[in-house]
Amino acid sequence: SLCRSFKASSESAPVDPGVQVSLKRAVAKKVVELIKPGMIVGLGTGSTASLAIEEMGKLIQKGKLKDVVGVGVSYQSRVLARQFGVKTADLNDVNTIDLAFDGADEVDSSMNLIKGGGAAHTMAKVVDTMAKQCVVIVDQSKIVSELGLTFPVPVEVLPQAISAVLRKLVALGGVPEIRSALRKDGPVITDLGNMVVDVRFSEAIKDPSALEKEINMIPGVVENGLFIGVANSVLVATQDGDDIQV
Ligand code: ABF
Repeated sequence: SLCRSFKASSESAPVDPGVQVSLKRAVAKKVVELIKPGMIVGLGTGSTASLAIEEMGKLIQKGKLKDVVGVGVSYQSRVLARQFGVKTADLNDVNTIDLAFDGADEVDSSMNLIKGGGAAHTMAKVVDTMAKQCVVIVDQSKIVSELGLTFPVPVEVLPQAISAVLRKLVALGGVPEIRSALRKDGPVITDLGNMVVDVRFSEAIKDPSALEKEINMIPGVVENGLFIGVANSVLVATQDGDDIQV
């Protein structure tokens, strides 16, 4: 069911890494049950959404989801879609998205999100806000009482404006850090050719909606990873008995 509220613990519970993979798989299987033949589906990115793309491919191979088309939010999701036999279209080729599924880094009890751990939040926000239904799929480790305590806010920034933007983010009370690539010297560059700055705040984010707008008002910022009022439902896979709480 697509209920706007969901029951979740107030703290993020530690999840055993082995169990976490099965939780991600469970929630991935659950979300693809919502896809109907003929739908245009927004394909999110990250390890959980990737499993959902795989599960979607399995249903298509069985002949179950006729005429379904996927619109990937990232290079990764488009490559996976092709690998698993999901037909894709560019966002500019479609007028609507019927359903979008996507992962998240943090989810609060109002279904507000921090996304962007995968550096794809700009296109994810375009696709997810355009969708008639945006369904977020997470395991219980992503559930938080307040946003911003464990995960920084990712901000996509035009490289030409990076120092100006860093100063403005400091003025907003943040501690910004340019995201760097693990195995290369140098910054992460997004699919759109920009840099990513991860911004920590000393306290939980009290007004995520105001902060989302304030950050986006900084000239040179392309988009930030606060997703306020975007998710229509959140599927949470939990460790303790009921697999999924909606
Ligand atoms: C994307 O992938 C992002 O918004 C988020 O950063 C990340 C979640 O990945 P995972 O499902 O691997 O935890 O959805």
